[in-house]
Amino acid sequence: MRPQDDRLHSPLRVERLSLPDSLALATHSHAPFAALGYGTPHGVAWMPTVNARVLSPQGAMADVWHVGHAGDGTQVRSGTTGIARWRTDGHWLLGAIDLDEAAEGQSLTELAQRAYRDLFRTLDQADTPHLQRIWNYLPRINADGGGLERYRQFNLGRQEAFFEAGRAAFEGAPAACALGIRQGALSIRFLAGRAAPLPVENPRQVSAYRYPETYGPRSPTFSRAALADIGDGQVALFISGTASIVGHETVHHGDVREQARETLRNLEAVIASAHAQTTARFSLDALDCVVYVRHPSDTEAVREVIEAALGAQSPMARHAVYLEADICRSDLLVEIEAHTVAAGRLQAA
Ligand code: 3EB
Repeated sequence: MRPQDDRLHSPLRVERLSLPDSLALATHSHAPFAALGYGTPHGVAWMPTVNARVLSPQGAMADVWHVGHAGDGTQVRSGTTGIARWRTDGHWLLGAIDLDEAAEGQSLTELAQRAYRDLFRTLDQADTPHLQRIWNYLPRINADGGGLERYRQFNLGRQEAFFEAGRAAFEGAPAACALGIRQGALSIRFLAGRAAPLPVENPRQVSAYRYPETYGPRSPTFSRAALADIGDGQVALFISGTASIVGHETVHHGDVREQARETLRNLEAVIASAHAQTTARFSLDALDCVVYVRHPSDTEAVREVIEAALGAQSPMARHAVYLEADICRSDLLVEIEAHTVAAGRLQAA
């Protein structure tokens, strides 16, 4: 392989660890590339956290991202661009934005647009132009924001920023999730790289960027999943927040067990759809997922559905992180997002 190719394929790896195991990776002179923490302490620079309560008995967990090969001298740079904090090795970038609404005195639409503007500036400056995955956390997502639900306000500002930056807001939009937190900052985390991932849709669902206007004046900007070559012959599948939606409609109102089963069918469909674009083979029972539950009292019911479908000893069941969060439609009780890695290569659709 020519050195040029080698540089393009700086490998990316991810592992899900307990808080103590993830913190043990950092020494006084070295921190891992980056991590996304669930229930982890605030103030760990390389591990931005989410302001949502962990409902699973394992407690705080982290997805730790590694870049480069051990001992290859990979240098991680960190910095800020406007309101975005980031870490990059020149091939991959993990960034975080936390915007305190009260302190800013702007509407959520304006804040979302500003956040995404700085996010895109970050990607351009770091030469990692392609978003692989975005995680959005909005305080009081279902609350009214002066005549428009706050999630819909967010969608307005987000889509506007995509247009402004000349980025794909429909086909080719990044994989994402958008959840509600009770309080705290508007929090956005993002993983970007040098190569564009392949977008994946779910044939059981209308593409979210084509939702009818009944769900808000501007559509949500995300693809159902994305496939990325992460080097060393591995392919990552990033699955966006997935819920009990068929077509564009919420199904199984008020029934969290049926919503969880429908969500698993949608995850299965996304995986099948991804298989048309890669030689890698993924399996529902091997996903590393985050399960967002609106009502903490529903946690056991959702866990039972997952364990009945996939086995209590499946990696999916054993690695699942359960978080208390609001889902972007008030009739949705549960949402699951995930990532998974398998050997293979990408194929054009
Ligand atoms: C849905 O399918 C559920 O606005 O970025 C899932 C994933 C959802 C991402 C987003 C919203 C988003 O429409 C909600």
